[in-house]
Amino acid sequence: MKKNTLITLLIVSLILLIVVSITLILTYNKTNFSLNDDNEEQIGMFNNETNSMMGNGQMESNNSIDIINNSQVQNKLKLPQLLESDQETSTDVFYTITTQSGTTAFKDGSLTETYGYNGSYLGPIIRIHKGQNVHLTTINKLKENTSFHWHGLKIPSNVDGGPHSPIKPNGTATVDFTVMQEAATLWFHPHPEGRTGEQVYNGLAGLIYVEDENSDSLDLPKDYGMNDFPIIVQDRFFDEDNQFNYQDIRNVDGTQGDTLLVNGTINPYIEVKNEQIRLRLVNGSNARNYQFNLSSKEKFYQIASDGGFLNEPVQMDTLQLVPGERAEIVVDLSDYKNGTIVQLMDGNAEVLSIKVVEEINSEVGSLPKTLNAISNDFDKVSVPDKKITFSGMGNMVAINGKQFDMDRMDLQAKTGTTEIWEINNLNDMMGGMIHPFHLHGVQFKVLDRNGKITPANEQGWKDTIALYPGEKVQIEVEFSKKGIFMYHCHILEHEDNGMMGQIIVE
Ligand SMILES: [Cu+2]
Repeated sequence: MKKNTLITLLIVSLILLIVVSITLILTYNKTNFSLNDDNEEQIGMFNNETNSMMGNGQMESNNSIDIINNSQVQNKLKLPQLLESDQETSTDVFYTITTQSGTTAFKDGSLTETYGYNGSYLGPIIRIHKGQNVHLTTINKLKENTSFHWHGLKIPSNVDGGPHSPIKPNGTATVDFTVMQEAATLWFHPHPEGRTGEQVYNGLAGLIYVEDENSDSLDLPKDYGMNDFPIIVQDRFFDEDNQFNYQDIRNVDGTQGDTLLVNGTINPYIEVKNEQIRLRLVNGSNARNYQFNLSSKEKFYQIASDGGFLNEPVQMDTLQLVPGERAEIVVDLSDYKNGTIVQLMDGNAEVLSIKVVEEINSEVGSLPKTLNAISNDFDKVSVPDKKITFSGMGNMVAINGKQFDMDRMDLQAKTGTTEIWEINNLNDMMGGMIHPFHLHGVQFKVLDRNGKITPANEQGWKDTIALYPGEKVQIEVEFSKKGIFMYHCHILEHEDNGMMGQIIVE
């Protein structure tokens, strides 16, 4: 063969190869991954249509499956029961919770096999008061180990319910602690080593309402189920027989579903008066990020972050919550006529239908201007005492290059000492993803995001924050109790894959 022909052939082959590669990459990026494909190449498949807002206006999202709403029927929002105490004195309260399996009717057809606390799916609301001594007994009726983690509560590590505190099948555990923190909407869920994702997905989660003098006296909506609603948002995938089948659909980068559930209700609605209503939003999903907004495009007010009230209400039009994060918002319906419907949305997907069914004549007052008195030192920047780096994806996730090992202490701290931590989300070759950083046993302050001032709605107490790809966040941490506390990614599959470390506090 002549030299020229050979070169031409080579060039043509090369061009063909490039064209085929580009086509493949484009197709790959446009296709949502198959649900049964537990292949690590799913990683990095971000749906470009589902956007989220970063503090600096950059759009990011981990969401890989679109929410579809194919339900014609609207269902009244299920409300978790307020847990009744076994016994209560002026200083102490005693509760019992049973972790159990059962079946739940989410939709027509077969019942779904699920887990729940004192029921078949999710759990009751534990109401506790600042200063109160709480005694909780948990009974494990599951056929596997579980644990009972108090997400957001400032408690000693021996009652925190992390992977160090498994409860065996038919086992019982009692914890005693004093509520040391201000009013907040917290939550509880299991945290057994390597099994958190599946147990939460199957239904184990519930809310904790901490109340104090401030929350008692503030003029805010507080009639449970009337103008004050728990809103636990989760996504699930139902197979043709209405089952969850977690192991079949488990995604190493976070299991998502195509159906939204609020408090275990598909396509939910609430009926309210034309007044201010308070929604206590909890992202109880394994991996999905939400961008909450109102269908009316009107603004709402965020009044609380993870660990309590913000200093003042913050007007918002979109609120992002990553897995584990909470926020309380107030929606003002006072201008609405009887019969008006407004939807709480996640991007373009409907989350909750809010129906005004009664007009009241009394004047709806404005929100209190001052809600809290958190020292306003969010602009303080300092040399970090600790550096924590999140990296990798799928089974390769790591913190400071290591995966979780219960026999290794990763960090040390002293009680009563304020520290600045710098948390990095290493931007890797595949573009990285948002990792929700969660720290046990404390509420911290976000001082700085990538050198920019913390957004107003994050200038409050936090225990879970979004770390965007390539981002550096400075937080201020102070432990008040000794023991071993976990810090980890709250994409539950990342946590189960070892994206977790532990700090010993002395
Ligand atoms: Cu992660």
